Amino acid sequence: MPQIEEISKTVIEPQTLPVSSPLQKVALSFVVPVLNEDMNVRPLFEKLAVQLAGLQQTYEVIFVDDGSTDTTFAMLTKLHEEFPGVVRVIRFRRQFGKTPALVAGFSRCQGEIVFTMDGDLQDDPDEIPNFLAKLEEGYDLVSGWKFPRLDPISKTFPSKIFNGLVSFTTGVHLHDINNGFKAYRREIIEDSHLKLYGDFHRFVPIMAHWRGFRVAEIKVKHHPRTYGVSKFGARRFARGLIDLLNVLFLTTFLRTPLRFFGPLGFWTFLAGVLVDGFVVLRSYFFIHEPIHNQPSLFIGILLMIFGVQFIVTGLQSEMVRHYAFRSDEEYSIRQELD
Ligand SMILES: Nc1nc2c(ncn2[C@@H]2O[C@H](COP(=O)(O)OP(=O)(O)OP(=O)(O)O)[C@@H](O)[C@H]2O)c(=O)[nH]1
Ligand SMILES: [Mg+2]
Repeated sequence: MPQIEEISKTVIEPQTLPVSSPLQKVALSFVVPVLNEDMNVRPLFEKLAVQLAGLQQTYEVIFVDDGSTDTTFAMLTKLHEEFPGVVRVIRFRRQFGKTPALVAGFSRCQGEIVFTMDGDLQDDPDEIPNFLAKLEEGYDLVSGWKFPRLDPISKTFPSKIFNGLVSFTTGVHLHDINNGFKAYRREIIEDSHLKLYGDFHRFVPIMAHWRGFRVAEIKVKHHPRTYGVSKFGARRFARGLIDLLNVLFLTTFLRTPLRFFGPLGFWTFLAGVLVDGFVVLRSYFFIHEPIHNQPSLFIGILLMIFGVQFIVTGLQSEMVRHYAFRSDEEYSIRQELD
């Protein structure tokens, strides 16, 4: 009940933020998703401002407040008033998640280079020049690798497994895929293929790599959390594994689903035929018992049914693919010389 009251409170408040800002073009955009980080947003902005003043580049910081229930939004409003044109704020009506928050920031940011950063003061703005230097080398996406990592083993161990699995299955060898500190060239976030939903924000490097963008990693300092609480938990880890399976499927067989389901169906069906063939031969030649008395018969039948189902699923997926086909999404152009 208190949650419903909370939601209705936010809905009736006037939305004070413009959807698109009449700001001038900037060189660097920082998209910072925040959820209940009221003690962190101001120190983060101040650290960023000091670092960026040294770089002499125009910049904007877009905070995306994901329905925080503390005073985050009030803090952000103050910052916005103090630094108009530099601090921009997007406030969601309720919590929608980190991926939608980043998507909202991406769709509004103006910089040629876009950074994402956590809003919990754990990422160090001192690293910004290193990200820029790596992009200069010709990379399109640079991902931070927290090194040395200062988290407890309860966090680093699952993370190691997850990163190892992602690296092994996708061929994108990053050590710290979940790190929120990343820098992107604008082309990546504008790529029509970058469809971010669920918790897919962490897989952007995989999708970008698959689209032919050049992905690199640099070691970054990080700090323990001083204020606020972590939103990381076991559930996020479990969801990460499911999302990984999804991303693997999308980046490998999305284009040709029957190539995935076809062989799967064929081999399953064949296994069923072999099992039942064995059952028939054994009862006829050796045990002289009716085949319906043998449980293996039903395993064989099930395998055959599954096999057919897989093939039908493959055909249906091909149908979806056929109707969703867009020729301009079949490739990704780096350069054109006319
Ligand atoms: N918009 C939005 N931001 C989120 C959400 N969950 C976490 N964040 C933000 O993402 C950043 C990282 O969140 P943390 O809770 O610190 O997660 P973490 O860094 O993986 O975990 P710790 O190392 O334990 O802090 C912070 O800026 C959070 O405010 C969410 O559901 N929505
Ligand atoms: Mg954190």
